[in-house]
Amino acid sequence: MQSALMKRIQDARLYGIVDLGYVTAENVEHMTDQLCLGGVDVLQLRAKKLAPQEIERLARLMLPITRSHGVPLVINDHLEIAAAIGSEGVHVGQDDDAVAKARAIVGPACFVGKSTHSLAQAVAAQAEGADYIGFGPLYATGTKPDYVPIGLNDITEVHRRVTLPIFCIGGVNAGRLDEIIAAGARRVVVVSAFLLAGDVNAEVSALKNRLV
Ligand code: 3NM
Repeated sequence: MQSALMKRIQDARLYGIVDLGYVTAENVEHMTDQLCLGGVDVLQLRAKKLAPQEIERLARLMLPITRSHGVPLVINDHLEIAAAIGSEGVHVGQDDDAVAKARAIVGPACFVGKSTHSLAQAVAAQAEGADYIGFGPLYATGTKPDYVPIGLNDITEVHRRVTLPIFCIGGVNAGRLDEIIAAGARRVVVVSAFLLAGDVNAEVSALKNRLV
């Protein structure tokens, strides 16, 4: 991966996701702007139920907004879309394509992140060559309802064993942030707590100020 891009993901503390389970297609641009204004360092487009063409359309709407804020855009799951639009990142899950395959498709100007749900998966993702990992879900969450929460106990250990940027995810919100940081987290992903906030920009910036 290019070093400037590497630095952007390494410096990132707060990762937001525009999840089409919470945001209507009509509201994607406004939400993208609000999240960027609030101060997310990375933003992902996640749309589990939309057709690829529609996801690509939405990604193309987001890209000029994220770029104007200097925020890397990450496409969830869809390697071809990431490659076609030239997004800064792509994210794969445990059941998706391997990191090497993702990298072959998206090229060196795009970082590759991977979801991990245990210490063993986190170590394996590093060995596989991921550029960053998600680690969770820490708590039960309606955004990924079929996953068993892993709790906070392994956060310190995962930071010992994995040198990649580690983004703790799953049920993260303002009320839980102190205990998550106390458990050893340095970077977090927040989805529903931002997307459902009355004032998204304010919610993001308040949380961001507690992370740095
Ligand atoms: N991935 P919220 S948890 C998209 O553990 C996602 O890999 C997870 O949403 C994982 O902030 C999760 O609303 C959902 O809980 C995060």
